[in-house]
Amino acid sequence: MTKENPLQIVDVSEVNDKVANELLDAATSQGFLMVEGHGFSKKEIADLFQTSSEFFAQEQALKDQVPYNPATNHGYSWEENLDPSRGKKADPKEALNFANLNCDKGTSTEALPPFFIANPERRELVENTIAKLYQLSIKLLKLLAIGLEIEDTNECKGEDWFVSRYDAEKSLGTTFRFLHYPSQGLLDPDELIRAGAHTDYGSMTLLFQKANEEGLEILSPVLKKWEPVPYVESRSKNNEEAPPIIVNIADQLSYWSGGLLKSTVHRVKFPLQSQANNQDRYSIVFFSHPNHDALLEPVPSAKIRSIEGRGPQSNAGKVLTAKEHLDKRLAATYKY
Ligand SMILES: O=C(O)CCC(=O)C(=O)O
Ligand SMILES: [Fe+2]
Repeated sequence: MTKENPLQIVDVSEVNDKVANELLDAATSQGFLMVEGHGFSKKEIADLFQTSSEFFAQEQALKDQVPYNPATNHGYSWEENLDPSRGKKADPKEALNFANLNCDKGTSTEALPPFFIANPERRELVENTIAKLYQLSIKLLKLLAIGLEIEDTNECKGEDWFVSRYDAEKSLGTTFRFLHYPSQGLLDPDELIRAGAHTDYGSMTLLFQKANEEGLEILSPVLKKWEPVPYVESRSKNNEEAPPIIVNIADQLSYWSGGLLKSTVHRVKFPLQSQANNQDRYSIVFFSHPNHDALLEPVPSAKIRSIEGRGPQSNAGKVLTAKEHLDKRLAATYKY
């Protein structure tokens, strides 16, 4: 690894105060970090990327069999515009979303493309991945609650505050997504953005990327400039674990923490190298959302109270629910 990595790498195989504080430190500074000790093997992730590239390699009519539905945020799309301020043009990418999930089982109540229905192995791979990523996000939410020293209430223990807003059997905004940014060859600089600048809408996002397919950049809250997020190899001792997973704190954790946790702006660019090599980018993303009815109010914590008044909702008046926030953001993103 020669490329500089601006993100902390935190080993989350154990839940304790030290890990909680490391996580909190990264979440309150860059708002992006990497986690290892996540429990995904190299083979699982290689199989997922293989499945993703096979799906997107199909002819268009097959991909369009389950088209994106804005009412459910589920299905195949190629028309997303993550930064509407740049104009009406969609980002040069395609995506397959799995939404309306039962996160314990990893299943979706929506129709899946025949590509998955006809092949139980592919389907199980996706379902197992969703269930594991969900459990990982729950673990990270618990660690953040410990780091924030959230107080016990009548309703729940402090460390369960975020997790108590998640009910895997209830309707959630949680979405699993395969992304493909086709190579565009040499383009004028205006066309170099593959995904416009945005923050994510859920509580946190987990992301896998591949070697030599970089392009993700964060607008660093620390350095106040765009910083590339490099591909980082696994450091696991037995060499079996997949590379670190990128964790992105998103809007709802920022609301819950009065802005202490950073929902960092990010985008995807074509690095010059990948243009020269005609390189596509594939990424796999899990957007973790609480229950639709969860109120995005600041959590009971002395660490939050000390900064209250400076949070993103401080002047907004009404506290939004998770669903109200999600609908607002999705409406601005898709041009339907
Ligand atoms: O592909 C990536 O690395 C980023 C995707 C992303 O930011 C998103 O879909 O919200
Ligand atoms: Fe994003």
